[in-house]
Amino acid sequence: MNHRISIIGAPTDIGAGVRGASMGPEALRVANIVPVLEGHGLEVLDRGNLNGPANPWQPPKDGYRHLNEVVAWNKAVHEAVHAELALGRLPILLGGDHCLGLGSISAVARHCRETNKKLRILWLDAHADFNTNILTPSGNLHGMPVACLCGHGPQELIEIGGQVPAISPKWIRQIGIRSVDAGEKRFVHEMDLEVFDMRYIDEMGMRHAMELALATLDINTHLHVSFDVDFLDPDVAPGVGTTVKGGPTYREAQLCMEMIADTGRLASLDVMELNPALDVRNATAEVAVDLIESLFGKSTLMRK
Ligand SMILES: [Mn+2]
Repeated sequence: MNHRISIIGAPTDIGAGVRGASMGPEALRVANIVPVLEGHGLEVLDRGNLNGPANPWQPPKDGYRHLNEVVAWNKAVHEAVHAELALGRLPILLGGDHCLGLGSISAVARHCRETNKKLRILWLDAHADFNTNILTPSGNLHGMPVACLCGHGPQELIEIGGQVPAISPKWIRQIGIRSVDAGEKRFVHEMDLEVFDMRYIDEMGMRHAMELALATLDINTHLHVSFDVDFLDPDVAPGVGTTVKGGPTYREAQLCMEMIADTGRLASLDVMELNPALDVRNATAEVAVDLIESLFGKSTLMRK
């Protein structure tokens, strides 16, 4: 794995339905994300925070809330993430709400085209984030980034990476899903996304889900993890805007992260939707940093 890490903060809640994810980057820094990673021998540069438009808190227009502002933020994220990859570094995007996964992953996809790499995306989330303006009940763009990446969304968003669609649905594995709108579910099936939902994890276990999600990676694969903190069960991670009961436990999430680390292929990461306004003494930020530490190689293994 690349040992040169760049932290990029994107302090906005422009695509969310609840305010507060704009404070996520600072809460993760307060929870010591930089020294924790440095403790594993990684070279960490904190690039500070990106700038973008304020949240005007308006109702949706044509099924989209704050579309112009979401475009501006995603362009800033796209350029920042792409610049770090071009420097040969491993970007960690600190959100911010999950609409920014579009800017981040479109940058990763562009980098993979430029360097002839294959791309695998693990989308750790309670939600499929596969809505469109027709299907969405809310107009919040943080429910749409995966659909946008696959070419279904407003033109000014889907074209940010310079190629439409930015990715193929075949490159994504969704894990932890347990809340999908009815129309969104039909669309996920239509696009043939590979989803390891909570029913699958209950029946087969996190280990089996991750073995399949990580299958067929090779030395030429760029592995991107988009970690929505609402992936976790709200018992361990209350500090998110859209909690859904019945998520992975602390141990299941640790296993997920450790198995990703074992591949040695992790090359970029998003940590999204942490909402300090809803957190309890920064506990969710601390759990997130704990899991990120495992993602970068902290292991509980005792076997030789
Ligand atoms: Mn999400």
